[in-house]
Amino acid sequence: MANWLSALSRTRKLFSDTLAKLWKGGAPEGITLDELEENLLRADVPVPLVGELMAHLKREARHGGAAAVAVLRRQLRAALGDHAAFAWAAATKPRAILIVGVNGSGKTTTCAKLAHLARNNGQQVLLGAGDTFRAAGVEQLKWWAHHLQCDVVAGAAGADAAAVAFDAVAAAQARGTDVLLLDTAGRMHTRTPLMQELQKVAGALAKKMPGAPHEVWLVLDATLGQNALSQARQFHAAIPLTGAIIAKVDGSSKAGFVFAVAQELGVPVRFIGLGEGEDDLQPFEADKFVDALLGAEQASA
Ligand SMILES: Nc1nc2c(ncn2[C@@H]2O[C@H](COP(=O)(O)OP(=O)(O)OP(=O)(O)O)[C@@H](O)[C@H]2O)c(=O)[nH]1
Ligand SMILES: [Mg+2]
Repeated sequence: MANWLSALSRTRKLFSDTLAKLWKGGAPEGITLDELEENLLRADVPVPLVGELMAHLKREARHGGAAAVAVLRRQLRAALGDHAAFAWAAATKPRAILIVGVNGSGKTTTCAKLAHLARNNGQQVLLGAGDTFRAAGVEQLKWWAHHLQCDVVAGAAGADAAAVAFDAVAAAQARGTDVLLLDTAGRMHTRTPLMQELQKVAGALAKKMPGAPHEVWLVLDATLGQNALSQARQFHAAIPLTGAIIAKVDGSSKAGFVFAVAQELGVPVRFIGLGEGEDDLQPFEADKFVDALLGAEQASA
């Protein structure tokens, strides 16, 4: 199982030298703060936030390097806001969760990881193979279902995704399942017909079960950094999102974009993907994220 510290190492590495200097030194010189500013920008922390951080740090610099790092930590934590843990247990049964995103963002793997996590939280889970675009998409989810020993509902490749969604929620109702996780095909946020198809899928769920989908979670690829943000806005406009999931944080040196997601998208960051295995998805925790970004030594300040 991957941990936060190792998963965030690529991003942390960008500014760890500068932080080490701050940590050890007295009042930081302007040049060290300039270096830190550049590092934060390279880590894809959004520009306005970096501006705010630097203004604070310059004011606090006379208190010494360690104090500056403590300020940085506090400010970064505050910038993430509150992300209450998702409560798996709920009165609604089944809860239909729609997983959406662009091609290759990590949706299918995330569905499998979520199934694993939900079951560890005492939920009975059904997977729905709503990616009917490609036979390989269905096969990939079936592979995971077999690996996890989890039930899966799948149509034939090329089937209508909305029909599969309808069947999946019907099966979840009939079986008394707690959670239905519906995978969908990757789609470009700029392609209107594909976004309309997503609305059709959501409509099919609602037709069978009023109120469904109960959650719509967008999977974002952390290696894209802030480039993923325009995708997020367009998905949100086409189908109201209830949360974001940040996948592939372990492969990214741009994890600072999570601050942009938290501040600009207006939906909670629910989970974070720290690796490829089924137990490499964890509920997003702002404290852990900032600690892993700044490193253990700084975290104890
Ligand atoms: N390192 C790492 N790899 C991940 C993570 N999540 C997904 N991946 C990998 O990213 C690749 C794409 O993942 P998929 O789950 O197939 O992505 P998808 O969004 O379903 O792709 P399409 O269905 O083609 O749109 C796979 O090789 C996954 O193993 C993660 O958190 N960390
Ligand atoms: Mg997929």
